[in-house]
Amino acid sequence: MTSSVIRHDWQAAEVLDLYALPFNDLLFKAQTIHRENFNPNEVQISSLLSIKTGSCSEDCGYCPQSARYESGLKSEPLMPINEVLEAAQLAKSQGATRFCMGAAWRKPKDKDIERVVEMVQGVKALGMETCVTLGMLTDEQTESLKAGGLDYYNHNLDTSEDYYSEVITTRTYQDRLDTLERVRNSGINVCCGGIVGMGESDLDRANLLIQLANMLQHPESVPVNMLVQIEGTPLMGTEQLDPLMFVRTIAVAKIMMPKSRVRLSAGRNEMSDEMQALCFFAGANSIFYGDKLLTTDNPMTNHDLRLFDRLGLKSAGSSYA
Ligand code: SAM
Ligand code: DTB
Ligand code: SF4
Repeated sequence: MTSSVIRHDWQAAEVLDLYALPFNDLLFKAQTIHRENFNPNEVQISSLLSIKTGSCSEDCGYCPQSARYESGLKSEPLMPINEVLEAAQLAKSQGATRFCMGAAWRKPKDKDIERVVEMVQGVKALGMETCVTLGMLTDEQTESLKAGGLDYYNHNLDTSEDYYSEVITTRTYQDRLDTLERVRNSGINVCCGGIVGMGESDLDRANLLIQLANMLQHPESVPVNMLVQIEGTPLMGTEQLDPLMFVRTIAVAKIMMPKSRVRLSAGRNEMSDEMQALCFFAGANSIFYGDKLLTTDNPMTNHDLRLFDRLGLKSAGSSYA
């Protein structure tokens, strides 16, 4: 009997009960479900590139790229395509199978989409999967990205609907849900997750996962980010989340979305190898790989390769290989 039933009717009380399980019971349950759906020793490897950096009009309280905060970040316009393809080639040579391009936009202009489509086509031609995260999209822009061959669109809910206004005021939760629906309806794979460690409650973390798992179709990729605290942003100085609560969040996400790839995302540079190993055991099977996330540091590639070796983990490979 499989325990990996795909459900879309999760309620807060039962999710809080999962969170409250003894740690060993929770991880055993998550690992059991994980094994029913994936090779437990394979991890999908994505690399990130910031193709347009800083000067963003939004006020996301965690983000160094908002024009409203003094984070000391140097702004950069949209990168030339040849530089993007060089970065993708390097990521591929280092072992990444998916290349994710992020832009510090509230929403792209139509002419930006034309240039991003060229980047997507160039990266695909290298034999990599493609993902972009550009902010809110219109129907037409979503269709252009789909027609251009984009594999994944990343758009995070970030936190629960209740906690959201503590973090972001310049766009609504519903705006995010609308973009996610456009992406889903277009046939592009959905990459959607959030950030923990922003001062949210246990119930907020449960409600974020409920929003994701109760979508008509679960996101194919679910990035779980630990807040990277950045000097100058409003969330700098937030009380640190218990690392074991982060591991529990990975486990509960896996139990609720058994067939999704749960990505151990931002914050790995501040995590011990042992904590990351627990996250992989809890069902995380994707990472961001490469020395940089968008603007902040990620573990060095050599360190990650050594960690994979110590844990007997292998790259999940690419469907385009
Ligand atoms: N501007 C677009 C948007 O916000 O939709 C795309 C890029 S934005 C940087 C992508 C995601 O990165 C955010 O939704 C957030 O989840 C994550 N992120 C940004 N800053 C972060 C931080 N300091 N710590 C953890 N995650 C962060
Ligand atoms: C996601 O969920 N995390 C990534 C990716 N999607 C775009 C971004 C993390 C950003 C961390 C802060 C920075 O490097 O600027
Ligand atoms: Fe802008 Fe995205 Fe950063 Fe928000 S998360 S400030 S939208 S770059």
